[in-house]
Amino acid sequence: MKQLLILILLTIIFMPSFAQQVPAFGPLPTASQLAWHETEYYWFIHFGPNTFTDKEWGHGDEPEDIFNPTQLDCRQWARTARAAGAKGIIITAKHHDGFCLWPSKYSTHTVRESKWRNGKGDVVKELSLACKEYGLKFGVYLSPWDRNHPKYGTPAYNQVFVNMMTEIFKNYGLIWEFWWDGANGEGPNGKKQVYDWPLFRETVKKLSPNTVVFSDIGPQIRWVGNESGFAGTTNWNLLNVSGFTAGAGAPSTDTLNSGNIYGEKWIPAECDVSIRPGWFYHKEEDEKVKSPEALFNLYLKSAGRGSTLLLNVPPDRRGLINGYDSAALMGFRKLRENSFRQNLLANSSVAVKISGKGKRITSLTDGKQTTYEKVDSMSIQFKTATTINAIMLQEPIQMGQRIIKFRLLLQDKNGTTIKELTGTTVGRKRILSFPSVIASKIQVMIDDAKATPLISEVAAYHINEQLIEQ
Ligand code: FUL
Repeated sequence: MKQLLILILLTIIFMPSFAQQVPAFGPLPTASQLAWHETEYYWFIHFGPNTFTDKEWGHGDEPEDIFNPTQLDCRQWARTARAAGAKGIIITAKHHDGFCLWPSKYSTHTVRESKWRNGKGDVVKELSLACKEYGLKFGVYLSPWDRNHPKYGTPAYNQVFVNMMTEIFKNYGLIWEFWWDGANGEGPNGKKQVYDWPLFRETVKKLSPNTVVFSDIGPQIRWVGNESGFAGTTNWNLLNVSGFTAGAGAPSTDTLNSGNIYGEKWIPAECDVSIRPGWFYHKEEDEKVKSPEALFNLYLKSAGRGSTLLLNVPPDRRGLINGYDSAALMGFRKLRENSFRQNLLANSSVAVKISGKGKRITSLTDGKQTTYEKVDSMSIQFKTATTINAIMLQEPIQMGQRIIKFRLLLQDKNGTTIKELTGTTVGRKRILSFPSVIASKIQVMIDDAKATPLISEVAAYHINEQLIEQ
């Protein structure tokens, strides 16, 4: 009898949270994809013979000795990335010129054949260790297009590529993200390779099931459809891949940019962009490094649209991150910190409405995304009228991406709407910025969703007026 009473009591106590439960609405991200979303901003490093020849696409016939950085220090790269607030580094272990930054057994065009460290160096090893030391995730870009390899353009090359991938996955610790460039030009015999994508995919799955693999169409991460660093203002983490391949057979760049609302798989977009005009370091571009403000604008257009920012920072001929780049990167970090230091709604009580019923909560403004709420609309009252010019919303994407359309009404103390903003998808994070408004109340209306709309966090900020999205 006593046990029964305790059971009834417990049921009553936990009833509200039971009532909270919502079934997930697929397609859903895997645990590795969810962790990937959280990395938000990380680096690309383009480095190789092109750094020394001032090319962007080497021909593959460059003498190995051309690769000879005088002060290469991957710890300096990792230290700078860490100080810049980036969470990982992906290196071009082999670009289209075929030169391998590790001493691959399957090529004769590698660091081993170069003068650098008397042929005893291994950039991939050095960077993997540096990333470990500095707590960064480590990723590898491997171009299937190879303008040097004698077997490229013949069926045998697919196995060469598999062997190279196997070396990478077996000898360099955990590869967090693996990057396949879709480019498919001619090789030394004048032929294009027919890539065996299914074999490549199987290889990674077998060797490293938790690695997230990027290509135009995934399997885990898709290209965003441009190299300028912006995702669509509508950005679904879903994509239809049936009938498509990476490279020329990929969906249109528009589709890659915004995803498919009813896409069959969870394949989120990654925004790759260089801090310089080129992907490789060229001295004459030193003055053209993007400013902290330009980088911040890219952050709003990538991470602020539910994507991630993969920012390329190419080391110079010494083998070091150049001072021009690190100055801009530290400025960019400061702008992010200053802008998002204080959620002006922190711990405000939020009146949430779902299916006509309302309640007041503080869990959506506490800076933690551990909880989420069903939301048809919500209303947040400031204690005093507050100047704001940016609002951030987050969906708990582990439950599936749901919101199709939303509206933000910024109101004065009389409840008159002084500004109305509209948006489409929310996803992992959506930041809307706009010319400053003094608001007393924010109303968030979810106008359309694929399933019960869920919100995990809401924030308002007052950022430097120069930084609102251009
Ligand atoms: C492209 C390549 O052709 C560029 O050189 C660069 O590596 C970029 C990230 O991907 O497809």
